[in-house]
Amino acid sequence: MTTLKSRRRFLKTSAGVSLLAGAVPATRAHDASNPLARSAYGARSSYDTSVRVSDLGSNCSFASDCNTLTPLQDLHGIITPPPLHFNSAHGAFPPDINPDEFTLYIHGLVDRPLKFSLAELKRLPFISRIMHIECEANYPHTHQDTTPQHTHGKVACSEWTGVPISVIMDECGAQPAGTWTVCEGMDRDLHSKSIPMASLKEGILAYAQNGAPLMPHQGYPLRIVIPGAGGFSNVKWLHRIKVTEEPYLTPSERFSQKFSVKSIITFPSGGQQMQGRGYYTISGMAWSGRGAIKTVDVSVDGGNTWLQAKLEDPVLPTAITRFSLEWFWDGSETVIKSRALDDAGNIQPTPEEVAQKLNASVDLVKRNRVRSPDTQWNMIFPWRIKTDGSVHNDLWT
Ligand SMILES: Nc1nc2c(c(=O)[nH]1)N[C@H]1C(S)=C(S)[C@@H](COP(=O)(O)O)O[C@H]1N2
Ligand SMILES: [Mo]
Repeated sequence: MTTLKSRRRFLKTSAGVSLLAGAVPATRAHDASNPLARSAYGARSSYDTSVRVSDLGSNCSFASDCNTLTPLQDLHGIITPPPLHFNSAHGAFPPDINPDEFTLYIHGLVDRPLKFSLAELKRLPFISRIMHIECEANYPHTHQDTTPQHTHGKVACSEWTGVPISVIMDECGAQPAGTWTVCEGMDRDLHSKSIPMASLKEGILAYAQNGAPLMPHQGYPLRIVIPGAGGFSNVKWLHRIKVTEEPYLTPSERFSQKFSVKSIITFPSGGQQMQGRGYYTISGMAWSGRGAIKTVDVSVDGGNTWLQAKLEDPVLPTAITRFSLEWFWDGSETVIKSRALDDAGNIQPTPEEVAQKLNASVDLVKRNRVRSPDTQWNMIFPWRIKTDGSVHNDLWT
């Protein structure tokens, strides 16, 4: 029997009836007070203190478990460690979901409504793909946004592993009239999002992040990840996909399209201190929801001249790309900035270009108070280095 035939038979006979119903969950020997826990799971050096912080713009605190930001200035390479991955949950705590009791339902305009336990999903074909997730609201809000974490920290990049959504849709026989879907999470407000079927089918039903099960804040045990889509579409704690003829206007609904190209210098960056005149390697991150990064230019003289940065491998579509540029800082006050171009031809605009396009004031577009519906905030971002070596957000000076 071909594997495809036997997969079909597995889905016919078992999807809908949890194979593991009644199975005894493995006992967990995790006890944080046990000093051995540190080596059993792994904890970082006590000198490494980088953490997520809460989003000043969203005006909430960890007490309400609000949005948190990735400390971009502390990262290397392209992968975000899961404990530092920003999170957006609209004020709710992550639901505490027992994977043995978890069920995903696919229904609506399908020939065969299916339900899956997590164990059943893990028997299906899987892919692993490195992709970034970026929130629609990833832009500086106030003058207090001094570091890359505050100005650009609603982006992160992981290797996601899970079932291609196209496989699931083939198995349940999604009907041609089903050009839309409604995808719903199990959090407090049942976050749901209408996603066009064509876009959803590019995505993954991810159960793993950087080789391990998803973290609770990232949607444990199951979430959607769609390459390049606005963050909002990547529904976490996913438990239901309904195939529909048209979008539903759910309370948390917004429409968005693939994000354009963006970059940020993370070293040296706001809040850091230069160690005097001399040699430095400038480092930063670039990404695009519409393709792979083609080039990144860096200016060390406020935008008068641009030098081509080195792109570090791997350079992947819809993933963070690391760039660098060797530089001799002569100790004088200057402004550094980066400008990325993707392989679809998109380039980061200056604030002045955005203002001209929208016929609005430069100040308002810098603050994202005026924008066009087809673009997200992705303008070239400047850091000012003063003669005392301090580094500052220069967007509003
Ligand atoms: N169920 C659920 N999924 C959700 C959200 C949510 O509040 N609930 N927030 C969305 C938003 S706005 C973003 S930007 C991404 C962020 O993914 P992360 O929290 O893993 O970084 O999750 C999306 N998925
Ligand atoms: Mo978001």
